[in-house]
Amino acid sequence: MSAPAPTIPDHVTHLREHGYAVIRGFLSADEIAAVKRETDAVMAEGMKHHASYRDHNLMFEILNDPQAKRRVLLQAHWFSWINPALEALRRHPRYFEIMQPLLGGDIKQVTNQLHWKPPGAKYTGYRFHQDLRFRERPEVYTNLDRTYLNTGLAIDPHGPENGGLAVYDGSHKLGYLGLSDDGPIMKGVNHEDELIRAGLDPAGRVDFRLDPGDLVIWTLLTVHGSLPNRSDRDRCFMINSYVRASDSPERGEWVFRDGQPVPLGDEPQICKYEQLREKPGPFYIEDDWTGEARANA
Ligand SMILES: O=C(O)CCC(=O)C(=O)O
Ligand SMILES: [Fe+2]
Repeated sequence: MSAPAPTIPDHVTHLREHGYAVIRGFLSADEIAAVKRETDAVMAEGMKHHASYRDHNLMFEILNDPQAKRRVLLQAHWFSWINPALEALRRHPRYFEIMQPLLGGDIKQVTNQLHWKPPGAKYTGYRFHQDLRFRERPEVYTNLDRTYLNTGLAIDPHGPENGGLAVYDGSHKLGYLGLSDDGPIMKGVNHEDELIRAGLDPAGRVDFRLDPGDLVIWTLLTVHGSLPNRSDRDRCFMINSYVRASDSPERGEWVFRDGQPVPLGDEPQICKYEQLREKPGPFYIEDDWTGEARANA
């Protein structure tokens, strides 16, 4: 008798077919409550800055929001450099369990981001797009459409009312569509006719409703976005991206090697910030992509 064929995990099948997968209870209630305390600490650290700030891969995006009329923290990048508990989370065994059947045992990480949507703030939406848009040098990767995956971990309760993530089912099969390539991703909205013209079926839109500790996975070609937060609750979401190491020899931090977790080393590697070597920082970034934030400073 031949050995039974290895079973393919459900999230692998779902991701291949639909371009996304949801893993409920990825972290336990106790674990995610502990994570929330740490992300609050990252927010407190970020809010010490008067403007967007970079130190190597660590970056805080600060905006003087014209509607909230206060300084808000929208994103933190590579906060693992300043938070040991969250540095351990990026290489938590659950991430390996989920990623290994998709990427194998040698995995690097390119993004490590927190996205908040402060209630009352104007600029908290993300127009529909494909994350391929954000890879400035796609030529340094191979198989970007298949072996580079984004994960989003719900830290707060997450749904359409507080600007939860939405995807278009099956959109990863349509190639690169150039959506929202005309300007900042958090400014403006997509009009439905634009999405229909790009070949997206409005009935294929999936709005996620997630509990803290649930995880979503999507590909670099999956069309996704999120509306501004219209509720009175924040929406903290942690985005970690994982890539098969052999497809990314020049970008990213090791996270699993031979199946073993790898802590951050002494020197940061180039991830998304291409000027890491020439302009490591620290420095403030005073640009105003909204065109109306400075007036409120
Ligand atoms: O935080 C979100 O809702 C989505 C963010 C996103 O898609 C991105 O930054 O590429
Ligand atoms: Fe995105």
